[in-house]
Amino acid sequence: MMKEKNEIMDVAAEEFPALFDHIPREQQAKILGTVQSFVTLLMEYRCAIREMETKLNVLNEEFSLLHERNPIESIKSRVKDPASIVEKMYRRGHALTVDNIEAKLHDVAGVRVICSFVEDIYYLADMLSAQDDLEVLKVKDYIKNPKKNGYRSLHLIIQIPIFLSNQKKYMQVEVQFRTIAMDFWASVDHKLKYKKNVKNSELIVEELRKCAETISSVDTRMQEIRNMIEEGELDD
Ligand code: 0O2
Repeated sequence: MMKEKNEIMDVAAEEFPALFDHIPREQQAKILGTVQSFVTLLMEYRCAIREMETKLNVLNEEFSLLHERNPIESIKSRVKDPASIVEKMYRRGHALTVDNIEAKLHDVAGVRVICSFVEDIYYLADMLSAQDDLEVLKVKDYIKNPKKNGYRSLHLIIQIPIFLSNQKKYMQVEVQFRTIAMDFWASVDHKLKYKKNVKNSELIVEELRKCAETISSVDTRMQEIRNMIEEGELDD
């Protein structure tokens, strides 16, 4: 059975006496209320991720039956960790409240869809966007318009409903579509971002930008080869 708010406060006061001894009772209630709302919000984002993954897996399964191959290589999902949430809110100058996290951050729930081919990315994004229970709030096409450093991916901020015991709630999920090659590039770039004082960082940035170009042309050629294979199959 779920604990009542006061019971949770009593347990917390017992578990963390040093923290709670010197805080007035009303303030304790406020702190615990905020913690509870934050924990609830993260749970809701996890549920939204599950809904989104189900939708993507359904599209993948149907496509594989129709075309005898899977458009999705893998799906990686995460709820942004609390430290990154706090850091981003601080960096953007937003007051750190639970309501503000939900209103101001669009990527607390993130789903990354890795595909082999660029055309599959747009196919999946179109199929997903056409579903009538969700709304696409924003599209950032970093494949057609890559970032200056060479970053490529298609980002969709999608609002999706989750069904809780007593309410239907709309949650935002950032869905990133990438090819395997784009994902490889982004993971190397990500490592550079989080390493401080790297020697030759300018050279590395330039090398990465060149690699992004190479990767893009390989993705285009792989797409052409796959199209040739499919045309060949039709001629059989
Ligand atoms: P992490 O660790 O992946 O969560 P907005 O969401 O619109 O308020 P934001 O966050 O700048 O503004 O949006 P953008 O540019 O679409 O980037 C969101 C996410 O895309 C990032 O999340 C990364 O996951 C990825 N991304 C964007 N640009 C780059 C890049 O240059 N290199 C790499 N490797 N990934 C990138 P986070 O929160 O930065 O990081």
